[in-house]
This record gives sequence, structure tokens and C-alpha cells, in this order.
Amino acid sequence: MPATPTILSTWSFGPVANAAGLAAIATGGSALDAAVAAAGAVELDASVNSVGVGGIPDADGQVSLDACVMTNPDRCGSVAFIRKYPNPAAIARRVMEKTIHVMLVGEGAEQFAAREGFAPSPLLTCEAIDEWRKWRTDPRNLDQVRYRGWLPPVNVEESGRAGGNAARGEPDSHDTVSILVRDAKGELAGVCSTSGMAFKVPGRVGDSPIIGHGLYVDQRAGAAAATGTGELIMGTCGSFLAVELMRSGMEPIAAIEAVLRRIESSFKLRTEHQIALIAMAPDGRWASGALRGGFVHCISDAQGTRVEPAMKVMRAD
Ligand code: SD4
Repeated sequence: MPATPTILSTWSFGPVANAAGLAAIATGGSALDAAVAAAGAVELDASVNSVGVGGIPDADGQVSLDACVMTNPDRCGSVAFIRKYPNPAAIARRVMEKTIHVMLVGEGAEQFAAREGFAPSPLLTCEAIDEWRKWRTDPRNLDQVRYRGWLPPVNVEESGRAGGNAARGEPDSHDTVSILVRDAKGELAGVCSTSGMAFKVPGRVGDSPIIGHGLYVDQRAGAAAATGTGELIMGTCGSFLAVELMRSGMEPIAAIEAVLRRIESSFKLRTEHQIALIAMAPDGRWASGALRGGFVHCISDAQGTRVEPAMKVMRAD
């Protein structure tokens, strides 16, 4: 008897993703079809301010999107710095299917999307512009160490508020959608799509579109995907590491814990840093874990669809 499909996705908007994924499977779609449809639904949901349309912009007020798809080491595609198209996951899939390359960025990726018939549309919403204006006119944003000397062109007088050096615009406002699917045939697929870190330095690309960082899938070893402060995931090849640990025999939850421990031991963590990972073994066993509380996953399987807190939370702070 064929297995029940399993869809595991990140954050509270997971039900939007999983519903679209399940619909794709119900009409005969593969794990990859389901994963890309799932991401597409969140990308087009303007109420999600961290993925696709409605994403929080960079420090200059421009939205840029990143995404990747993967089913195996020899089947992956990725795009980054997409500013005119709302559906980077579908474009990433097209890169995988139509080119000999893995990753296209910026204008080249957009020209490719145009040639492939994708329709451009605006990404910036009024709500996102409002958020950006609030951030831009808050003098506390002028001296953030994370910019290492790069300052946004803001007139401090504009806001009239007291100064300070608190880190602002940090990860609670931007949550990547990562989706892992195992279809009824037992095929795995994954997608990761994001508008990246809120108010990022223009041009910044995080972990999400980078194969092995935001997402890694190997049919023989399993699949893993990440969300959170991309720079920490990139420094540890988080998704690749989780899959390699599953390859060596670890349960998905143990692999996630090991990656989170590696991150804890590799970085001086700040309170605003959050990382969460989801993982799925080739036989469908799955898990989620996070550095800190607040992360939820959404699982759809034989028992239905539910949103639940991470199975493992590493820190109480
Ligand atoms: C990034 N990892 O661009 C993404 C952001 C994210 O939850 O996942 N936020 O760094």
C-alpha cells in the first residue's frame, strides 16, 4: 500500500503551505510539485511579511527574494536577489529543470524568469513600507554593530525620539517558509523561500537559497531545512550537516540537536538570534527543533494537519 504523504513546514503560516501542497498531491503531483505549490501559496499571501509579496524590505526600502528547491544532490535549483517576481521557488525549479546551472541571481535571474514566461508584479505592500519607515526613522538603528560601519541614510532629526544602541528589526519579523515533502511513493523534496532578514544591507543574501545551508535533500539520507538568522546557518552548513548526521544513523531529532549545539558552540549568540530546523528521514520519520522558544512547525500526515511547537528547544533565554 502506498505511504500517506507527509508535509512538514515552518512557522504559523504552515497551514497555508501544507494545504496547497496537499492539493497538488491530490491532483497527482509529485513531492516536488507539492513543495513548490506550498511555497507559492505563502509567497502570494501578502499577510506574510517574510516571504514573497509583502516581504519586509532591505535598508533601502527594496524587497528582494531568495529561494531554492532540491530533491537530490544532482537535482537542485536556486535564485537570489529577485526584486520583480513574486514566486522565486517556481523560478528556482525552472533553473533546475531548464539550465545546466544551479543558481541564478539578480538581473540575470529576472531575465531568465521573463524568458520563461513568469509574470512580474510588485512585491512591496503599504504595510511593509510603513514598517520600513518606522525602522528607518528610529535613531536606535544608526549604530548597529552588525553593519560594521555601513549606516542607512537616515535623518536622525526626523523621528525626534531618544537614541540608543538596541539592535532593531531583528528576526521575529522575518520567518522563512521551508517545506519538506515525502510523497506516497516515498520520494522526498524540499523548498525554502524568503524575503530574508528585515532591513538587511542591500545585496545581502542569506542561507535560504544556498544549497546545503537553507535546504538539503538526498533521497538516500534524508532532507533538512532551516529558518532563522541566516548567517549562523551559513557558518555551519546547517541543513547539509543535519542530513549528513542522519546519513550516519542519527534520528532526525538528534541530528537537529547536534546542528543547534554546533551553532551554539560556534557563535557568540545574541538574544535576537533564533534558528529552527526541520528534518525528515527517507522513511518519513521527522522532527523539528529550535534554539529558542517561539518556533512552530506545521505537519500534515495520516493524522491530519496541526501546528505544534518545536519538539526540542535548546535554550530558555
Ligand atoms: C535569512 N534565514 O535570510 C533567512 C531568514 C529567516 O526566519 O529564515 N527568518 O537569513
